[in-house]
Parts: sequence; C-alpha cells; structure tokens
Amino acid sequence: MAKSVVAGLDRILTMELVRVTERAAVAAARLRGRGDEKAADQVAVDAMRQELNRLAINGTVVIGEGERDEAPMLYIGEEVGSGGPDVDIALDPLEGTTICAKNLPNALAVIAIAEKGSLLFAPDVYMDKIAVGPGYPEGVIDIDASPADNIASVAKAKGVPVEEITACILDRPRHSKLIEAVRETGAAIRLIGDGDVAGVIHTTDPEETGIDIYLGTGGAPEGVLAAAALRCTGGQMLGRLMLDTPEKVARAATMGITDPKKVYRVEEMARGDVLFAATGVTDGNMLAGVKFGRDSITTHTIVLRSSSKTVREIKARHQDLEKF
Ligand code: VTB
Ligand code: MG
Ligand code: MG
Repeated sequence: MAKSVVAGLDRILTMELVRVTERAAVAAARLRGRGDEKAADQVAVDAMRQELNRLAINGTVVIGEGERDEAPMLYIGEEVGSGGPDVDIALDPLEGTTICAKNLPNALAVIAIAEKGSLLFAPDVYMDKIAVGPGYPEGVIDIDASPADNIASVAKAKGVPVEEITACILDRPRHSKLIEAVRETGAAIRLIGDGDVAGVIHTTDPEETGIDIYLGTGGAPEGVLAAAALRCTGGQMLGRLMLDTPEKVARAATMGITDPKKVYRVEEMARGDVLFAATGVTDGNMLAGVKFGRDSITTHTIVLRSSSKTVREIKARHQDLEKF
C-alpha cells in the first residue's frame, strides 16, 4: 500500500489543481456570450498557465492546445510548474470555445495530471469514441459493434427498455448516419454543439445528467482528457484514432503509435496515478458555471483522483477579487 502512495502523485496536488481550473474558468467566464471564441480561449490559456506555474511540479504538457483549431497555445512540450515531481499534463483551458462564446451549456476548464509517461501521446486528430459510466459489466460496449447493438446492450445491462436510454452525440454532418441509426432503435439523443469531454463525463452520473452513453468522433486530445476522468470515476471508454491519411499515420508513428487501428481502453489512455479537475464556465448538466456576485465570485469544480477513486465537488466563493 505504502508503495503506491510513494510512487503516486502528491495528494496535496489534488487541491492545488482546483485553483488552476478555477482561474481559467473565471477568466473565460468574463467573456461568456461575447461571440469571441478566440478571446475567451486566450484569457483561459493565460490564466491557466499563470496558475500552473505556481504548482510545485516539474510538468510537461503532453496534451495541449492543438494545431487543428489554431488555438492560442499552452503548447505540447511546454514546461510548466515551479519545480517538483516530474508529471505529464493534459489540458484544455476552455473546452467548448464556441459554447462559451454563445453562452450555451457545458463549457469547462479542464486539466489532468499524471505520472510521467502515463498519458497517451495523442496527435491532434479525430478519435472515434464510445463510453458508458460505472456499474456496467466489462465489455458492455464494443466500438466495432453497430450503434443499435451497443444501445441494446446498455439497455439490457441497465435493465430498462431501449426507449429509456439517452445517447450523447456531437451535432455534426459526419454523424448523420450514426444519429439515424440510434434514432431507429427508439433511444433518445442529446445532440451537443461542442464539448465532448463533458459529454463523456456525463455518462458517469446518468441520474444527474440524463446521459447513458456517449458515441461518435471528436478530438483525440479531448478523448484522453475524458479517459483521465473515467480512470478516476470508473466507467468504460474505447477510443480509436482516426488516422485516415498516410500523413496522419506517419505523424502518429513519430509519436510512438505503431498500430494505427488500435482500440484504446481507458487504462491505456491514462495509466498510473491520475488527478483530474474541471470547473464549469457556463452552467451545465453536472457543474454550475461561474457566477459573478456583488462581492464574490462562485465557482463549481469536480476534482478526481484515480488511486483513491475520490470524487470531490468543490463550490468555492472567492472574495479576494483582486486575484481574479
Ligand atoms: C469535439 C468537441 C470540442 O472539438 O472534440 C470537437 O467536443 C471535434 O472537432 O469541444 P470538430 O469541431 O471539428 O467536430 C471541439 O469542438 C473543440 O475542442
Ligand atoms: Mg481548447
Ligand atoms: Mg477542446
């Protein structure tokens, strides 16, 4: 037992991590509903970097802001922290820039910290994903099975008719066939505009969120972040990188990915001891958004740790507003 504690991350970091996502969320929330995604993203990145550099870690960003949307970077390979244990960091200072710009539900500031070398070094491509929360038998979902079979399998395991299952899917033209196939089963779909990290995490608490299963393709970095969360809460997720051109296969190979068709399980995307934190930017199904009061700012954060499987929800009232 003691050994795993020594080998694991410092538990003090769990609480320290909260400040990192709180800061990023507050910064982004100030620009909610302004129609300016880039500006909201930039302030979230700057706030997260500043706070990360106060953490007593020797951190390397391994999942950062990607080239795909040319976001202002906390770039892959960037070193952060004020010195301490060597850790790898996956982050998305504003997951759901469009959601934030439109002030729609479920924009988050997200981070995961893991022991060095234990997060999948995923290129910024799409990942095909399927996920369910805890409590299901191993193998209840299969990324190679049809959507209808997966929905039927989940309904059976949950002991409810298919009509009582809700799937979360990103609203994208590329998902039109998937959406049709799920609707044909009689299951309900919650279509989301963005934010599949939240979408996957929502499967871990269906009674609160109303979502049983997540299906479809989204960002691979977001896939690793979601997997880091599921490592801590329990639940199953399968992901396969969409390496559909020779260039992408070659790029993945330079990152150590030798089997381009590999299906990754949660433990293969996030190994070892993992800490995860997410703060709501806009109001969501699981986390409330940042509230600006007369004399205080309120934030709502979920903090998770894999080695203890602790799920903490922290509602904080910040009164020293100069800090923000
Ligand atoms: C998803 C979504 C993210 O990227 O991962 C998406 O959850 C995938 O890319 O919030 P497309 O937008 O090209 O479909 C985001 O929208 C942005 O990170
Ligand atoms: Mg981002
Ligand atoms: Mg994102």
